[in-house]
Amino acid sequence: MHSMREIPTMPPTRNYELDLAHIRTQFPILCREVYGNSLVYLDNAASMQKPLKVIKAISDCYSNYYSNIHRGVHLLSTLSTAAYERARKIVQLFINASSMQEIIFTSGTTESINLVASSLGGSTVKAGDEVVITGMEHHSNIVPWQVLCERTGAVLRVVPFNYRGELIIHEYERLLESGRVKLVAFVHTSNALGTINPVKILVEIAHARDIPVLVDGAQAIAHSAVDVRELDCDFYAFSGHKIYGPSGVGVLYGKRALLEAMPPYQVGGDMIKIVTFEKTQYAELPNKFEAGTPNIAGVIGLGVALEWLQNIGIEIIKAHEQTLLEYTTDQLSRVPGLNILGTACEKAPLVAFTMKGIHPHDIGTILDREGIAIRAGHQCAQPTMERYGVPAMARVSFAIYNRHEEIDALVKTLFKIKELFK
Ligand code: 7TS
Repeated sequence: MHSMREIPTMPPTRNYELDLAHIRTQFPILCREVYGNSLVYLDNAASMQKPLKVIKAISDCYSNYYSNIHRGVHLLSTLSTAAYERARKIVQLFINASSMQEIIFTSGTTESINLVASSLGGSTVKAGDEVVITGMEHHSNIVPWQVLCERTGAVLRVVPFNYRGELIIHEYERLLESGRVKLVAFVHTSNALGTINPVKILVEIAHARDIPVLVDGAQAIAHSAVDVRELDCDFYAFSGHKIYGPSGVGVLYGKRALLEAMPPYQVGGDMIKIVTFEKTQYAELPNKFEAGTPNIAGVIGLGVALEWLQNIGIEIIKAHEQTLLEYTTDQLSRVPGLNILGTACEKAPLVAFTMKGIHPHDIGTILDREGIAIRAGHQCAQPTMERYGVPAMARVSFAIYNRHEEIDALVKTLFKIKELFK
C-alpha cells in the first residue's frame, strides 16, 4: 500500500463513534486489488458500493421467494409483494413522507424527473410559460425540462451561481417575478461542485408564488437527513445506487394532491383498475405511476440499504464524511497548481479540481494505475464546466467506508503526477 510518510499533517481525531474497520469488512469489493494495489474507491458520487446485507437480500429474494408482485394468489407472489411494499414503507419513513402513496418507485433519479416533466409538465405547461432550473444542474435535471419547453413552446430560465458555486438568490427571486413560471426544479446537492443548496428557502420563495418545486436529491440523500415535510418540496427524486442500494431503482416522492391530479406517465399493466376497449380507469396511488413489472429485487435491496444506513445513523455518516471533506480540501490545497472548483460554505463530501497543464483524464488514468478510482470528465454537467471555462474536472467523492489514509494515497499520487508533467 501507499506510504503516508510524505504527508506532513496528521488526520484529524474523531469526535464520533465509528467502527470503520467493521464497516469496511461489510463491503466485499473493498478487499479487491486494482493493478496490484488495494482499491481506493473515491467515485461514490457516480455510484456507491454495496454492503453484503444488500447483496444478500437481493440474492435471497431471487433464491427463496421471487415472483411477480400485486397479482398472484400463490405464496411466492404474496411474499414478494409484502417485501416490495415493506420497502415502500421504509422509504416513506426514511424521508418522512406523510404516506406510502407518496412514494413512487422508478428506475432512478433520471426517470423520476422525466416522470414529473412528462406528467405534470406535459399537462400544465403551455406556450409562453416558464420553467426555472439552475446553472449547476446535472443533465438529468436539464434535458427533460428543455424537451418539455421545446414541445410546448415554454421557456427555460436558468438561475446563475457565483464563482464559489453558490446560487444567486436574488436572481432566483427575480426570475420568479415574471408570473409565468409553472415549475421550479433544482439540485439539492451539486454533483459537480458539492454545493448544498438552501432547499427550504428556495421552496419558500417559490411557494410564495404558488409554484411547485422538484428537488433532485441524487447527491444529497446518502449524506444528511432528508425530511421532505420539513423541506416542504413538492417532489423529491433520488437513486438507489447512490445510497448503498442497487442500480436500476429509484424513488419519486410527490405530495399526494399533486400526484393524484397528475396523469399517468406510462400506461399498461399494474397501473389500472378496469380496462375495456372503450375506456381505462387507473389504479390509485402509488400504482398509477408504476406501470409494468418493476425492479422487484432492486426495490427490496433499496429498502435493506436504507435500513443498513439507519443502523449506522445518518448523523455519524455525515460527521465522518465531513472530516474527510475538510481533510481532503486541506491536503489538496498543498498540491502546487491544483485548483479546487466549488468552495461553497455548505458542501457535500466531494471535491472537484483541475491541475494546471494536466488534463483530468490523465489524472484519472494515472490514479487508476495506483488503484485509486475517481471521476474525470464533464460530470454530466457541461453547463457547470462552461461556467468555469473548463472542458472537464477531476472529482473525488466519499462514502462512509472511506478512510483518511486513502486521501493520503490520493495526494501522494497527485504530487507524483505534478512531477511527471513538469
Ligand atoms: N442528478 C444528480 C445530481 C446526479 O448526480 C445524478 C447522477 C443524476 C441526477 C442521475 O442519476 P441516475 O441514477 O438517474 O443516473 N450523477 C452521476 C455523477 O455525478 N457521476 O455519475 C453519475
